[in-house]
Amino acid sequence: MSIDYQERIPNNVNLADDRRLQRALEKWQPGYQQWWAELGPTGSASTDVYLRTAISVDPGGWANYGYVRMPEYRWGIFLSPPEEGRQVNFGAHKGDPAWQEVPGEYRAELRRLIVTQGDTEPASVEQQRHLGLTCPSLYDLRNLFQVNVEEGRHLWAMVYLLHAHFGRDGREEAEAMLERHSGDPDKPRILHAFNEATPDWLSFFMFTFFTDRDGKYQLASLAESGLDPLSRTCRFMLTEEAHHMFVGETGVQRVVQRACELMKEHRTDDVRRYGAIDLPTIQRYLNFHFSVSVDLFGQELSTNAANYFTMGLKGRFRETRIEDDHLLENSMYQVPEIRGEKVVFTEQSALTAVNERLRDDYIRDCQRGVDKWNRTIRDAGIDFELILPHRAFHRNIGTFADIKATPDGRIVTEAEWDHHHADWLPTEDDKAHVVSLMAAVTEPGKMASWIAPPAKGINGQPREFEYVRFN
Ligand code: BYC
Repeated sequence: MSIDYQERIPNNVNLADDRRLQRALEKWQPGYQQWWAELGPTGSASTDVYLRTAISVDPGGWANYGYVRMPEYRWGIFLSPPEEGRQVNFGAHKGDPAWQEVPGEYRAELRRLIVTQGDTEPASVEQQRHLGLTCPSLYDLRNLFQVNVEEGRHLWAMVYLLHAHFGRDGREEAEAMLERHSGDPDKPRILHAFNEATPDWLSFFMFTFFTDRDGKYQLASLAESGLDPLSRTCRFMLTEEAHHMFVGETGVQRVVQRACELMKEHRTDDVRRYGAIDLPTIQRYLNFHFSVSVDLFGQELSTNAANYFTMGLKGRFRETRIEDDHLLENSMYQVPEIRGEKVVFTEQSALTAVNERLRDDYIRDCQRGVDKWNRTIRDAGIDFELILPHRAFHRNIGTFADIKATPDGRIVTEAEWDHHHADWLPTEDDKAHVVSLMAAVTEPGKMASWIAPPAKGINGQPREFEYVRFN
């Protein structure tokens, strides 16, 4: 499954054999490049960046590292190898051979899922576009650019499906991906979290930890799809996604570590005056990013989600490893609801609860990362614990959208919320402090004051390696 880089659009789908599709994608390509030049990473046009590029989709051997002039990055179309004899593994078509073409009766639903997924990818590039100007180190700048080019490629992955399988309306949807923009009041991105600003690097690390992790769980559910090309493209996207979450997890960990070092050194909790970010501020950023990311799983009970499942379009996380009938017609699942001032869990149809089940899988995974950050704090001998807020906290979608809840899940009045929310969400003062620390550090091996160095470099290179060259 090696990738053909001789083509204008690198690919492993024999694009040259389908001239119509190739021409259609080549027509979309300049619009994409223009979008990248206008709304992609600021100041990256004349940089050479030590990036990994996919050279094959075979496990283990796909990444090639080397300097790439950013605008010359070769975005392409890469699908994981087909699995012989693959079937639809859940829902009403369970046991049928996986579809190589879109079933006519599910066209609208599939298009909607692919468009929603695709829309998030350029959105995140837009959100992160100014961060390069304030990178805490060359190592971090390189990671930002790596994330950005891969999100760009993930847009290509969805655009390929739209062009290859949805004819004219697919092409129109592909155009529209470049017309909606993050935070645009007239043409915003589809999902709320992708219209939020990412104005500083703490937000970036939180985003890549929490929001990219939603990407992991959504892609994993789509990788279960009965539509084989969708499954195969999501499987390859997941291999790239892992690095994005690594950037987030280690990024936050390094900010926490730096705060702890300064707390110990100066015997104070107030590390702001030593140019770092204090732990309570980190907690408030965590609360914000977790809550907007749990919204991305949709409503607790969703007929959309039930339909996607029954139709065989979007499964559960690791569907084939779950031991049940994969039909869910008679199964139940625990779902939260509001009872008076409390949140209680009641049994509901597992079919309508698939969004909630995915959210549960996600929350468990987030907790694992938070535990690691707490280990850093404990190892420093500091008495403080970062806590993942309750799922009812600060929600905009679903059961909890109309109430106010504390981070520990107590439902409170508007008045109590107004009185306390500055303790729970980043304040203007927090944001101003974090933004005040953002200044570019571009000397190889040097780090900004508010972040510890990484444990190791990229691809075995030393930390002081020149990960980005400015021309
Ligand atoms: N914001 O029945 P429900 C990633 C809408 S991230 C705005 O629960 P459903 C990445 C919903 O559309 C992964 N609207 O919906 C990360 C529906 O609208 P209608 C992205 C929302 O369909 C970082 C209504 O509310 N991929 O890859 O079951 C960097 C009722 O809701 C939101 C996907 O999302 C929201 N948060 O679930 C780069 C996968 N939530 O029908 C990339 C594809 C719900 O009333 N998408 N609504 O008009 C899906 O599977 C589903 O669309 C959702 C929503 C899970 C998002």
